[in-house]
Amino acid sequence: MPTVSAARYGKDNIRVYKVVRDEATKTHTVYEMIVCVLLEGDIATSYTEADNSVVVATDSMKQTTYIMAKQHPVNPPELFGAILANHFVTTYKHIHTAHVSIIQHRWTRMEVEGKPHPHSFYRDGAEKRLVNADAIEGKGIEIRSGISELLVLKSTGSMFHSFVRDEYTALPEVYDRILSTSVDAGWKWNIFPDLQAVQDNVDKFDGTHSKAREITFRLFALEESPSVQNTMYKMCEEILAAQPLVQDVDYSLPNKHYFEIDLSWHKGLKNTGKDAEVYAPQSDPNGLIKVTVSR
Ligand code: AZA
Repeated sequence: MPTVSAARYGKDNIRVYKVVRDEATKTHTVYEMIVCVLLEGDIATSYTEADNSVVVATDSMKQTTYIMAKQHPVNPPELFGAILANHFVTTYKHIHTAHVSIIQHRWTRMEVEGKPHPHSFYRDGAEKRLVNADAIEGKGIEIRSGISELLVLKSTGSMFHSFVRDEYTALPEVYDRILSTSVDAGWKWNIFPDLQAVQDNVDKFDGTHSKAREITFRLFALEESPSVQNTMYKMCEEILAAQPLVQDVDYSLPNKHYFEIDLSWHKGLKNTGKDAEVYAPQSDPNGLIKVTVSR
């Protein structure tokens, strides 16, 4: 007899924009995010017996997201995710886990005539702030915060040598190379026993996000990187040291290759080694280096 061994359902790609108006200073702050809500619980009969009495409609999840966004702060996204996830497990007896993920886009305030503009913003790159908040009945609220699609490049200060050399190896040893990657990083918090515990730590989320970004930039720029592996490990170590409530840090870094172009066939033009100036950026294949470092 087949059984439903795992099931979750919900609404994905719920797009939400919120403006916060400071009447005193006539300054607006705007937030835009994409929310996904997935619920788990005693819902197997909805699959096996067409029993919709256990189904909270996915449209209701979308409406709930809008209502919660109206009634609560949407920033930090860790808090909003926890509020939303907690709502579903506390409102519906048969729902035991709610998974909320949030992708927050960047709307950075414009500087106009040397001053921050009160209500004009620009999309400051493809970088996103991520949050996964899972409310688990009887356990608490698990939160992973993160950064994605933060594209970085350094034009020197990176090496890769002394790797395995055998009959399959074509890659030369390099002592000075371009290093470019799109940073995907996350940090998992110690489980919060309840929503109150998340609220009690609300001041830590924005600061840890900024710190993780600062550490990523600083080590990327300042390290004489011997490999992606070693540089990302050092980033993890520093984030763990910076925030005691974080238990694991993970990075996933594609190695975006820039190939030298030999132009010596054209009138002996020198464009390799120390003479390399014009490179061919590669879109694929790319290296992909991942790590999780735990306390
Ligand atoms: N790590 C690097 O930093 N660069 C590389 C690798 C690797 O594992 N493989 N090729 N190039």
